[in-house]
Amino acid sequence: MKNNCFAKRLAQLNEGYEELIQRRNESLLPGNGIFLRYRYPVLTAAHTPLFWKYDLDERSNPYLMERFGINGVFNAGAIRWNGRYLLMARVEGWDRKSFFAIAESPNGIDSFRFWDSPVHMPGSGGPETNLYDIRLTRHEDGWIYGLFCTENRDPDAPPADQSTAIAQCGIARTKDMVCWERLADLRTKSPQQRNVVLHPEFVDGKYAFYTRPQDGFINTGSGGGIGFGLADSITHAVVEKETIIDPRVYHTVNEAKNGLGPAPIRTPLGWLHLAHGVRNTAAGLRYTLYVFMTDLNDLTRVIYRPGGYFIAPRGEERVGDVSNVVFSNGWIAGEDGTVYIYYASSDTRMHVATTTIGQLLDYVVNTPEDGLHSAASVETLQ
Ligand code: BGC
Ligand code: BMA
Repeated sequence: MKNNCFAKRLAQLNEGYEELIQRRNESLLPGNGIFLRYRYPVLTAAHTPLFWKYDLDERSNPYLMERFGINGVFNAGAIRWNGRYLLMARVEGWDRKSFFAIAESPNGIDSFRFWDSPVHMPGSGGPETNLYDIRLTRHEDGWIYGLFCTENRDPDAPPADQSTAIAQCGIARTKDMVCWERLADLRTKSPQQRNVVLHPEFVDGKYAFYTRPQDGFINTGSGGGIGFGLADSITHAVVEKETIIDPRVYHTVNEAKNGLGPAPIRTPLGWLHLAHGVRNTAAGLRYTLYVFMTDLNDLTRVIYRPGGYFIAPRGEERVGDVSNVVFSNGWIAGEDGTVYIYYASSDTRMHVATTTIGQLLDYVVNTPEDGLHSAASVETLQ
């Protein structure tokens, strides 16, 4: 009886898993003309390999119990790799700790399957409680870099406060997406950093970083928005001067916080950026995505700033561990001009939206800027 039960459950689990991985995705038409959403999320906790969650040996796990639960799969970096689409996801266990793992798809919209082993990210030498939200950059120096958030409890917080933390930017690089070399964490003048992104090209022979200075762990305080700065070295990166290129603004989608998403995409008109903007509400923080473009020669100059959000949480996207959140730290521009935007919803699952460089350029150039007043909206509609 017991034997049958184990074997039957295992067969059911395997069948459900294969069905999920092989399920075809489909775009939801007609969309808004700017991008297309898809019916199914591309990665969820259920996409993680069964052998991560279950000890599959009947002798040591007679009930076929989950021994290591996965809570969510979200906030993935993305890269085109050997003709495949890779997502380097934030996989979070039941214990709230997250780690990175790579899932691969032949077409970018479905069939994402995790590589057998999660990423072994070398430590920095110091304590590191949690790692998350990696941004992948294929740099012109020949390396692929991953910049991510490293988090520790604030040692100065009183014992009664077990949630105040310090966030900093970890840096690692690879040539094969398997072996990672850990470099020194980024140093800036800001007490905390999250959402740091490496620009793919040298600027004046230096490494260029998009930063997000912040005073506190949750509140950005005097950190005025998305910053930009240069560093001489990547192995011991120090950004002495941060210039705010995309400030937070009252009564817009980013008044409380903002941060860059993936590394920008070079286009004939300028660098395309995807970012998240946060506002506070009676129901907590609301995260949406927005787009802007910077000058090809002066990376600190924003040349197009379409008003409002680009993607906001909708339907089931609105609900999850941290509801009312969309967040993106990965996109892939294909050779044919298609852009695959990978975004997570509510700190729970990953989705894809597709568009093209042509559509994004039209969007940035022709979408009215935020008029910053109710009257301006009415004027736009005249
Ligand atoms: C969480 C992040 C979150 C941050 C600020 C961290 O502990 O892991 O997902 O962005 O806190 O709320
Ligand atoms: C942040 C991010 C994400 C997360 C979001 C909402 O500050 O860095 O990790 O998706 O909060 O919880």
